[in-house]
Amino acid sequence: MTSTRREFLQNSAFALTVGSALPGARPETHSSGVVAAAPFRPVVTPNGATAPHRIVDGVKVFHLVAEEVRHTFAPGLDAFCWGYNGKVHGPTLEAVEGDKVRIYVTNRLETATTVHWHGLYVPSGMDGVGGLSQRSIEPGETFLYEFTLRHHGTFMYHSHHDEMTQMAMGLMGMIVVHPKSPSGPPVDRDFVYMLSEWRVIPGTRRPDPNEMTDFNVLTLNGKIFPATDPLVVRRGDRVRIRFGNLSAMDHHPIHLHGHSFTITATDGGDIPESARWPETTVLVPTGSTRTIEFVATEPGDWAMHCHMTHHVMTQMGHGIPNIIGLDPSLIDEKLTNAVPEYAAMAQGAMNESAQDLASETPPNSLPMVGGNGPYGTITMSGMFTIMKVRETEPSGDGGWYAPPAGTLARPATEAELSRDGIPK
Ligand SMILES: [Cu+2]
Repeated sequence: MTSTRREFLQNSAFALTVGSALPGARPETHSSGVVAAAPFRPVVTPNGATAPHRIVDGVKVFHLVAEEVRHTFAPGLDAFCWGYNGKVHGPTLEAVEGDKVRIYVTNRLETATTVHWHGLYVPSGMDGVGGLSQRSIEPGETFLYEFTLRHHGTFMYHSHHDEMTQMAMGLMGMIVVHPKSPSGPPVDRDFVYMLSEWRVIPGTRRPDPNEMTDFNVLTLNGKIFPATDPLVVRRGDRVRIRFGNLSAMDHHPIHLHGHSFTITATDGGDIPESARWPETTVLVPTGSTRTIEFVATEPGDWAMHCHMTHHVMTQMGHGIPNIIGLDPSLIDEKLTNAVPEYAAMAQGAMNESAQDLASETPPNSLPMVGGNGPYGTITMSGMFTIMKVRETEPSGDGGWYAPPAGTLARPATEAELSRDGIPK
């Protein structure tokens, strides 16, 4: 973080204030001093932020600073990544269809960079492909991108110079353009996620951009469970979730428990209502965005996660032998001598407490799975979070759901087993 940027961001015209007639809406501060309610419900980027802006002569002005960021994936695992404005990933850029925007990009990296506006209609010279649409932004330079947002939707921005390295280091963020004339039912909650993947070798603090297949840190907005913020909503809320995926090599089928939803848009535009169908999992291909909508009808604590099972683990040891079905007590010593990682995958290890698991890992690394839940360890990490649906306006993180009597799975009683003819 540089003093120049800090001054820029602390400029009073950039300060965000909250509160207006529209619940959840954010007023815009114009250079004239006039404060008007935003004509849209602002998005929430869990674990992330919305980029501040100022309005100069009717133009929305943003400033992105590409720089190294010491980023914490979850307590116990951090790395020197690259981000924007001190964040991994960069803040969400939010505007309205028809807005004219000026986006300044300052390069505080030690290497050249550019920014590409993925999915937006822009003049060719504003498209940000280093060498093709512009010369790259050298360290210390500030470039200006300027265009009009011609259509609404969910888009992304990312480096388009030495992409393999710069995106593996984290240089990306989301763009939300609200429609000028909204159609369809308004939503009560509007969440934004960037899906990405990293290779961080246990004990190191630099993501490895050379990795092609074995990514071991799979993130929702740069975080892994249990550091992923829950989505806290009220029962009956209409919820929109926008996913962007800029993983190097993987798509992510994101599954939501307890509800079904409709995929309403991609980064190519809105999907006509006649072409939508119900889903419980949305496949978000790399280089794409997918937007889903549903009404949160079911109270409870509902998992939302990538359904690729290795994407809900962290820093997994893939090279270890399959010991499922073996009695480890017979071979503990031999196996541990031969395969030091064995203890981490031993049958039964999944049931250890999150604290026990954490105590067994090398410095700056995390156990493959494990967050504390109301009934024990949640054997998940990586791309996993929780949607908490509550009857009344939730406060804070919503706590844990208290299931009504008779609605919690439990050991079967003798009487029940015999009543239904189930052998023990
Ligand atoms: Cu995945």
